Amino acid sequence: MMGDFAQDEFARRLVAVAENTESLLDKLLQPHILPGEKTRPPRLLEAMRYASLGGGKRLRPFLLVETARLFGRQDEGVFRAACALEMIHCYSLVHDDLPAMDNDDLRRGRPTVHKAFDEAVAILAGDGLLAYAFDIVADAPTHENPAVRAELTVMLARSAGFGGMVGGQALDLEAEGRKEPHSESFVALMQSMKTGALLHYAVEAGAVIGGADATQKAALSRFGAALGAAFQVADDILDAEGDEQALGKRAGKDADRNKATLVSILGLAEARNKRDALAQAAIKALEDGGFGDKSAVLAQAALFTANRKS
Ligand code: GRG
Repeated sequence: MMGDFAQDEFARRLVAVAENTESLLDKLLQPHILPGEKTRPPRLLEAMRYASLGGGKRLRPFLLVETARLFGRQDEGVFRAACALEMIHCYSLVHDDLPAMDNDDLRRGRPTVHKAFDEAVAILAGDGLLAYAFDIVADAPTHENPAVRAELTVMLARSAGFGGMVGGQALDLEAEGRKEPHSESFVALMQSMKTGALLHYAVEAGAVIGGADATQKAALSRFGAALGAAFQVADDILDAEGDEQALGKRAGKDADRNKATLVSILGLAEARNKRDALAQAAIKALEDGGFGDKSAVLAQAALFTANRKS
């Protein structure tokens, strides 16, 4: 019974955060300019809106907002930080889909940005979202304390940058060309950067906004790291399972391309065990943080992340 209630509450909160994120993203991505800007070119703005509105699970905003809510913070500033993070995520998807990277035609059920517009506009739309994200997180309405805004900004730069997401993407691309098998520790490191870093940031940013103490921060950091790892193992499993159905064979397209994934190293069954253990480790970290029932929605988020179908 309790489990059902927590699940329903999670589903309700996920929709609510997604709706608020969507409406604030819409408000932020308008033609009117900010002091210091000259004009927002309409086609570029249109591509940035296309890249970020009308799709996605909004899992990163959800984690940020729900972590801040543990500490009673639910103001628009929290959603600004969430939107900034989602903009970075959307930019990474736009650039990842480009012909020079994954060369994908479809994203979130629609043509990718370089297909709907063109490659140059897709590159610039990603760049525009990246820069705007830092504007939003560092600007006054995000938090009343400038030291908190500075901390959020530095953390975001390090999560998104060459020691985080961008670096993880670089390691992943380098690994694709290699013939020798990848080690589990390499894959774990690469994944913790490529996809883990932004999910981890979501939770850590919520803790900073909420004014968590050192024990709470440490527990939430462990929660975010475990959830981020579970997310990527789940992604590898979805790819392999999808391919199994499509190709009728055990290995997925990741394995065929010698992609560095945990499924290729551990096999599907062991990868599933790993994913479930990571979700449980995330839940245990929340328990250690001593948040009680207040963290039930975040615990559900860990289960959702591990068991998601898309
Ligand atoms: C190109 C700078 C640069 C970075 C790319 C995150 C990333 C690094 C690439 C995305 C490619 C990809 C599909 C990775 C697998 C994990 C992932 C980030 C999936 C998409 O995230 P979801 O499931 O997507 O949260 P939605 O659409 O729900 O937001």
